Amino acid sequence: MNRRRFLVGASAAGVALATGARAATEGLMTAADVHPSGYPTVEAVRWIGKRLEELTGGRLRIRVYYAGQLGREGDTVDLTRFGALDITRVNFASLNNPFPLTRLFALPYVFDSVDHMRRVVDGEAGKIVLKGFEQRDVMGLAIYDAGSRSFYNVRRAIREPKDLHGLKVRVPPSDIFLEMVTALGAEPTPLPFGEVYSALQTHLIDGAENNWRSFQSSRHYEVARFISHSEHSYSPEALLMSRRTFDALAPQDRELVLSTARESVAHMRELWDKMEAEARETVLAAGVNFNEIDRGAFHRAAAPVLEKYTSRSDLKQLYELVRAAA
Ligand code: BDP
Repeated sequence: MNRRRFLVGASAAGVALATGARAATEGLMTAADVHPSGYPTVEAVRWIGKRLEELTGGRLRIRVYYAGQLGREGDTVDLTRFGALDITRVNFASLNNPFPLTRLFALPYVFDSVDHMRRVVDGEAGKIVLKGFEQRDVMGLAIYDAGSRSFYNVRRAIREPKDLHGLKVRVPPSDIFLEMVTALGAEPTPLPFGEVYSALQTHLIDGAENNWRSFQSSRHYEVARFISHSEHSYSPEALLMSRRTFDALAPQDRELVLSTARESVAHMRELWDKMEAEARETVLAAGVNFNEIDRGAFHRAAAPVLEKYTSRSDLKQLYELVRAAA
Protein backbone atom coordinates (compact mmCIF):
# COMPACT_ATOMS: atom_id res chain seq x y z
CA MET A 1 0.00 0.00 0.00
CA ASN A 2 2.68 2.45 1.06
CA ARG A 3 4.96 1.42 -1.75
CA ARG A 4 2.11 1.70 -4.20
CA ARG A 5 1.13 5.09 -2.88
CA PHE A 6 4.72 6.24 -3.13
CA LEU A 7 5.01 5.03 -6.71
CA VAL A 8 1.72 6.60 -7.72
CA GLY A 9 2.73 9.84 -6.06
CA ALA A 10 6.17 9.84 -7.62
CA SER A 11 4.94 9.15 -11.14
CA ALA A 12 2.14 11.69 -10.76
CA ALA A 13 4.66 14.30 -9.70
CA GLY A 14 6.83 13.29 -12.67
CA VAL A 15 4.00 13.80 -15.14
CA ALA A 16 3.10 17.09 -13.53
CA LEU A 17 6.67 18.32 -13.38
CA ALA A 18 7.33 17.45 -16.98
CA THR A 19 4.14 19.05 -18.25
CA GLY A 20 4.19 21.96 -15.83
CA ALA A 21 7.60 23.07 -16.97
CA ARG A 22 6.46 23.07 -20.58
CA ALA A 23 3.31 25.02 -19.93
CA ALA A 24 4.58 28.51 -20.31
CA THR A 25 6.46 27.83 -23.52
CA GLU A 26 4.07 25.48 -25.31
CA GLY A 27 0.76 26.68 -23.96
CA LEU A 28 -0.36 23.22 -22.88
CA MET A 29 -1.46 23.45 -19.28
CA THR A 30 -2.02 20.50 -16.99
CA ALA A 31 -5.00 20.32 -14.64
CA ALA A 32 -5.88 17.85 -11.90
CA ASP A 33 -9.17 16.71 -10.39
CA VAL A 34 -10.05 13.77 -8.13
CA HIS A 35 -13.40 13.23 -9.84
CA PRO A 36 -14.10 10.98 -12.82
CA SER A 37 -14.62 12.12 -16.36
CA GLY A 38 -18.14 13.55 -16.70
CA TYR A 39 -18.19 15.10 -13.21
CA PRO A 40 -19.23 18.78 -13.49
CA THR A 41 -15.89 20.12 -12.22
CA VAL A 42 -13.91 18.01 -14.71
CA GLU A 43 -16.20 19.08 -17.54
CA ALA A 44 -16.02 22.75 -16.54
CA VAL A 45 -12.21 22.72 -16.78
CA ARG A 46 -12.38 20.91 -20.13
CA TRP A 47 -14.80 23.62 -21.25
CA ILE A 48 -12.27 26.30 -20.27
CA GLY A 49 -9.59 24.43 -22.23
CA LYS A 50 -11.76 24.25 -25.35
CA ARG A 51 -12.70 27.93 -25.13
CA LEU A 52 -9.06 28.95 -24.72
CA GLU A 53 -8.06 26.77 -27.65
CA GLU A 54 -10.72 28.43 -29.84
CA LEU A 55 -9.92 31.93 -28.70
CA THR A 56 -6.16 31.58 -29.18
CA GLY A 57 -6.12 29.43 -32.31
CA GLY A 58 -4.74 26.50 -30.31
CA ARG A 59 -2.00 28.41 -28.52
CA LEU A 60 -3.47 27.77 -25.05
CA ARG A 61 -4.79 24.34 -24.16
CA ILE A 62 -5.55 22.34 -21.02
CA ARG A 63 -5.09 18.64 -20.43
CA VAL A 64 -7.18 17.39 -17.54
CA TYR A 65 -5.86 14.50 -15.43
CA TYR A 66 -9.06 13.32 -13.74
CA ALA A 67 -9.92 10.59 -11.22
CA GLY A 68 -7.04 11.46 -8.94
CA GLN A 69 -4.35 10.45 -11.45
CA LEU A 70 -2.08 13.16 -10.05
CA GLY A 71 -2.73 12.30 -6.43
CA ARG A 72 -4.77 13.54 -3.51
CA GLU A 73 -6.09 17.06 -3.36
CA GLY A 74 -3.56 18.22 -0.77
CA ASP A 75 -0.73 16.97 -2.99
CA THR A 76 -2.06 18.67 -6.09
CA VAL A 77 -2.37 21.93 -4.16
CA ASP A 78 1.31 21.67 -3.17
CA LEU A 79 2.35 20.81 -6.74
CA THR A 80 0.43 23.85 -7.96
CA ARG A 81 2.00 26.13 -5.38
CA PHE A 82 5.46 25.00 -6.43
CA GLY A 83 4.67 25.40 -10.11
CA ALA A 84 4.95 21.70 -10.94
CA LEU A 85 1.26 21.56 -11.89
CA ASP A 86 -0.54 24.40 -13.67
CA ILE A 87 -4.12 24.04 -12.46
CA THR A 88 -5.93 22.12 -9.77
CA ARG A 89 -9.56 21.85 -8.82
CA VAL A 90 -10.10 20.97 -5.17
CA ASN A 91 -12.72 21.38 -2.50
CA PHE A 92 -12.39 24.20 0.03
CA ALA A 93 -12.05 21.50 2.70
CA SER A 94 -8.59 20.67 1.31
CA LEU A 95 -7.67 24.36 1.54
CA ASN A 96 -9.02 25.19 5.00
CA ASN A 97 -5.79 24.54 6.88
CA PRO A 98 -3.27 26.28 4.58
CA PHE A 99 -5.60 29.11 3.40
CA PRO A 100 -7.47 30.48 6.45
CA LEU A 101 -9.94 32.62 4.46
CA THR A 102 -11.40 29.47 2.90
CA ARG A 103 -12.59 28.37 6.32
CA LEU A 104 -15.59 30.62 6.38
CA PHE A 105 -17.33 29.00 3.39
CA ALA A 106 -16.87 25.48 4.80
CA LEU A 107 -18.36 26.21 8.23
CA PRO A 108 -21.53 24.43 9.36
CA TYR A 109 -24.77 26.19 8.50
CA VAL A 110 -23.06 29.37 7.35
CA PHE A 111 -25.23 29.34 4.20
CA ASP A 112 -28.99 28.96 4.16
CA SER A 113 -29.36 27.54 0.66
CA VAL A 114 -27.60 26.96 -2.65
CA ASP A 115 -28.88 30.33 -3.89
CA HIS A 116 -27.45 32.07 -0.86
CA MET A 117 -24.09 30.40 -1.37
CA ARG A 118 -24.04 31.32 -5.07
CA ARG A 119 -24.84 34.95 -4.28
CA VAL A 120 -21.97 35.03 -1.79
CA VAL A 121 -19.33 33.45 -4.01
CA ASP A 122 -20.39 35.73 -6.90
CA GLY A 123 -20.13 38.82 -4.71
CA GLU A 124 -17.61 40.75 -2.65
CA ALA A 125 -16.90 37.87 -0.24
CA GLY A 126 -16.04 35.54 -3.13
CA LYS A 127 -13.64 38.14 -4.54
CA ILE A 128 -11.88 38.53 -1.20
CA VAL A 129 -11.41 34.77 -0.85
CA LEU A 130 -10.14 34.39 -4.44
CA LYS A 131 -7.70 37.26 -3.94
CA GLY A 132 -6.46 35.68 -0.70
CA PHE A 133 -4.95 32.74 -2.60
CA GLU A 134 -2.34 35.02 -4.14
CA GLN A 135 -0.57 35.36 -0.81
CA ARG A 136 0.51 31.76 -1.18
CA ASP A 137 1.61 31.47 -4.80
CA VAL A 138 -1.66 30.51 -6.44
CA MET A 139 -4.24 32.42 -8.43
CA GLY A 140 -7.88 31.81 -7.56
CA LEU A 141 -9.55 31.39 -10.96
CA ALA A 142 -13.08 30.47 -9.92
CA ILE A 143 -15.30 29.15 -7.17
CA TYR A 144 -17.64 26.37 -8.24
CA ASP A 145 -20.36 25.08 -6.03
CA ALA A 146 -20.79 21.59 -4.71
CA GLY A 147 -24.33 21.65 -3.39
CA SER A 148 -24.76 20.73 0.23
CA ARG A 149 -23.15 17.88 2.14
CA SER A 150 -25.13 15.35 4.17
CA PHE A 151 -24.21 12.34 6.28
CA TYR A 152 -24.46 8.79 4.98
CA ASN A 153 -23.56 5.57 6.73
CA VAL A 154 -23.84 1.80 6.74
CA ARG A 155 -25.77 1.50 10.04
CA ARG A 156 -28.86 3.64 10.56
CA ALA A 157 -30.92 6.72 9.78
CA ILE A 158 -29.57 9.84 11.52
CA ARG A 159 -32.32 12.13 12.80
CA GLU A 160 -30.60 13.96 15.64
CA PRO A 161 -26.93 14.49 16.44
CA LYS A 162 -27.18 11.82 19.13
CA ASP A 163 -27.78 9.23 16.39
CA LEU A 164 -24.23 9.92 15.21
CA HIS A 165 -22.77 8.83 18.54
CA GLY A 166 -20.35 5.98 18.19
CA LEU A 167 -20.17 6.21 14.40
CA LYS A 168 -16.78 6.62 12.75
CA VAL A 169 -17.28 9.20 10.06
CA ARG A 170 -14.71 9.99 7.41
CA VAL A 171 -13.78 13.65 7.08
CA PRO A 172 -11.69 15.47 4.47
CA PRO A 173 -8.32 16.88 5.62
CA SER A 174 -9.65 20.00 7.38
CA ASP A 175 -9.69 21.01 11.04
CA ILE A 176 -13.09 22.59 10.47
CA PHE A 177 -14.53 19.25 9.39
CA LEU A 178 -12.86 17.47 12.31
CA GLU A 179 -14.33 19.94 14.79
CA MET A 180 -17.73 20.00 13.11
CA VAL A 181 -18.14 16.23 13.05
CA THR A 182 -16.92 16.02 16.66
CA ALA A 183 -19.41 18.71 17.72
CA LEU A 184 -22.20 16.80 15.98
CA GLY A 185 -21.34 13.71 18.00
CA ALA A 186 -19.53 11.31 15.64
CA GLU A 187 -15.91 10.13 15.68
CA PRO A 188 -14.11 11.85 12.80
CA THR A 189 -11.63 9.83 10.74
CA PRO A 190 -9.60 11.84 8.20
CA LEU A 191 -9.09 9.93 4.96
CA PRO A 192 -8.43 10.90 1.34
CA PHE A 193 -11.55 10.81 -0.84
CA GLY A 194 -10.21 7.96 -2.96
CA GLU A 195 -9.93 5.65 0.05
CA VAL A 196 -13.46 6.07 1.39
CA TYR A 197 -15.10 3.30 -0.64
CA SER A 198 -12.84 0.54 0.62
CA ALA A 199 -12.85 2.00 4.15
CA LEU A 200 -16.65 1.65 4.16
CA GLN A 201 -16.43 -1.88 2.84
CA THR A 202 -13.87 -3.01 5.39
CA HIS A 203 -15.67 -1.19 8.26
CA LEU A 204 -12.70 1.01 9.01
CA ILE A 205 -15.40 3.70 9.00
CA ASP A 206 -19.20 3.60 9.33
CA GLY A 207 -19.95 6.58 7.16
CA ALA A 208 -18.93 9.81 5.50
CA GLU A 209 -20.61 12.97 4.29
CA ASN A 210 -20.85 14.50 0.87
CA ASN A 211 -23.19 15.87 -1.78
CA TRP A 212 -25.50 13.72 -3.93
CA ARG A 213 -23.26 13.81 -6.96
CA SER A 214 -20.16 12.60 -5.09
CA PHE A 215 -22.17 10.04 -3.11
CA GLN A 216 -23.33 8.60 -6.43
CA SER A 217 -20.22 8.90 -8.62
CA SER A 218 -17.94 7.47 -5.91
CA ARG A 219 -20.42 4.57 -5.57
CA HIS A 220 -20.35 4.97 -1.79
CA TYR A 221 -24.13 4.47 -1.92
CA GLU A 222 -23.59 0.82 -2.84
CA VAL A 223 -22.22 0.28 0.68
CA ALA A 224 -23.69 3.10 2.78
CA ARG A 225 -27.44 2.57 2.57
CA PHE A 226 -28.60 5.45 4.78
CA ILE A 227 -28.39 9.10 3.80
CA SER A 228 -29.73 11.74 6.18
CA HIS A 229 -30.45 15.21 4.87
CA SER A 230 -28.25 17.20 7.29
CA GLU A 231 -26.90 19.72 4.73
CA HIS A 232 -24.36 20.73 7.37
CA SER A 233 -21.88 22.30 4.93
CA TYR A 234 -21.92 23.88 1.47
CA SER A 235 -18.14 23.80 1.20
CA PRO A 236 -17.55 24.92 -2.41
CA GLU A 237 -14.86 24.00 -4.94
CA ALA A 238 -11.89 26.14 -5.93
CA LEU A 239 -10.15 26.29 -9.28
CA LEU A 240 -6.54 27.34 -8.73
CA MET A 241 -3.68 28.16 -11.06
CA SER A 242 -0.02 28.17 -10.21
CA ARG A 243 1.31 31.70 -9.81
CA ARG A 244 4.34 30.66 -11.83
CA THR A 245 2.24 29.50 -14.77
CA PHE A 246 0.11 32.63 -14.57
CA ASP A 247 3.10 34.97 -14.50
CA ALA A 248 4.68 33.18 -17.46
CA LEU A 249 1.63 33.92 -19.63
CA ALA A 250 1.55 37.00 -21.84
CA PRO A 251 -0.55 39.78 -20.23
CA GLN A 252 -3.43 39.38 -22.69
CA ASP A 253 -3.46 35.61 -22.08
CA ARG A 254 -3.70 36.18 -18.34
CA GLU A 255 -6.85 38.22 -18.89
CA LEU A 256 -8.22 35.58 -21.20
CA VAL A 257 -7.63 32.81 -18.67
CA LEU A 258 -9.30 34.81 -15.89
CA SER A 259 -12.33 35.81 -17.93
CA THR A 260 -12.82 32.33 -19.41
CA ALA A 261 -12.60 30.77 -15.95
CA ARG A 262 -15.20 33.26 -14.71
CA GLU A 263 -17.48 32.39 -17.63
CA SER A 264 -17.16 28.70 -16.85
CA VAL A 265 -19.02 29.17 -13.56
CA ALA A 266 -22.41 29.53 -15.28
CA HIS A 267 -21.70 26.48 -17.45
CA MET A 268 -20.62 24.47 -14.41
CA ARG A 269 -23.79 25.40 -12.49
CA GLU A 270 -26.00 24.24 -15.34
CA LEU A 271 -24.22 20.89 -15.39
CA TRP A 272 -24.26 20.72 -11.62
CA ASP A 273 -28.01 21.26 -11.25
CA LYS A 274 -28.77 18.62 -13.85
CA MET A 275 -26.31 16.03 -12.58
CA GLU A 276 -27.09 16.54 -8.92
CA ALA A 277 -30.76 15.83 -9.60
CA GLU A 278 -29.88 12.76 -11.68
CA ALA A 279 -27.51 11.47 -8.98
CA ARG A 280 -30.21 11.78 -6.35
CA GLU A 281 -32.64 9.82 -8.51
CA THR A 282 -30.09 7.08 -9.18
CA VAL A 283 -29.29 6.70 -5.50
CA LEU A 284 -32.92 6.60 -4.38
CA ALA A 285 -33.86 4.23 -7.19
CA ALA A 286 -31.11 1.91 -5.92
CA GLY A 287 -33.02 1.64 -2.64
CA VAL A 288 -30.90 3.86 -0.38
CA ASN A 289 -32.88 5.04 2.68
CA PHE A 290 -33.32 8.79 2.81
CA ASN A 291 -34.60 10.79 5.78
CA GLU A 292 -34.98 14.37 6.97
CA ILE A 293 -33.27 15.46 10.17
CA ASP A 294 -34.11 17.61 13.16
CA ARG A 295 -32.59 20.83 11.80
CA GLY A 296 -32.84 22.76 15.05
CA ALA A 297 -30.90 20.09 16.92
CA PHE A 298 -28.18 20.02 14.25
CA HIS A 299 -27.89 23.80 14.21
CA ARG A 300 -27.57 23.93 17.99
CA ALA A 301 -24.91 21.21 18.12
CA ALA A 302 -22.82 22.87 15.39
CA ALA A 303 -23.18 26.42 16.73
CA PRO A 304 -20.00 26.44 18.86
CA VAL A 305 -17.86 25.71 15.78
CA LEU A 306 -19.56 28.45 13.79
CA GLU A 307 -19.13 30.90 16.65
CA LYS A 308 -15.50 30.02 17.27
CA TYR A 309 -14.45 30.77 13.69
CA THR A 310 -16.74 33.67 12.87
CA SER A 311 -15.58 35.64 15.90
CA ARG A 312 -11.98 35.59 14.67
CA SER A 313 -10.83 38.94 13.35
CA ASP A 314 -9.80 37.63 9.90
CA LEU A 315 -13.20 36.02 9.27
CA LYS A 316 -15.53 38.49 10.91
CA GLN A 317 -15.84 40.84 7.94
CA LEU A 318 -16.40 37.94 5.55
CA TYR A 319 -19.05 36.51 7.84
CA GLU A 320 -20.89 39.84 7.85
CA LEU A 321 -20.87 39.86 4.05
CA VAL A 322 -22.19 36.30 4.01
CA ARG A 323 -25.04 37.07 6.38
CA ALA A 324 -25.90 40.30 4.53
CA ALA A 325 -26.49 38.18 1.41
CA ALA A 326 -28.81 35.73 3.21
C1 BDP B 1 -16.33 16.34 -3.04
C2 BDP B 1 -15.43 17.36 -3.65
C3 BDP B 1 -14.01 16.84 -3.77
C4 BDP B 1 -13.53 16.35 -2.43
C5 BDP B 1 -14.51 15.40 -1.81
C6 BDP B 1 -14.09 14.98 -0.42
O1 BDP B 1 -15.88 17.70 -4.94
O2 BDP B 1 -13.19 17.84 -4.27
O3 BDP B 1 -12.34 15.66 -2.59
O4 BDP B 1 -15.81 15.96 -1.77
O5 BDP B 1 -14.95 14.83 0.44
O6 BDP B 1 -17.61 16.87 -2.87
O7 BDP B 1 -12.88 14.79 -0.19
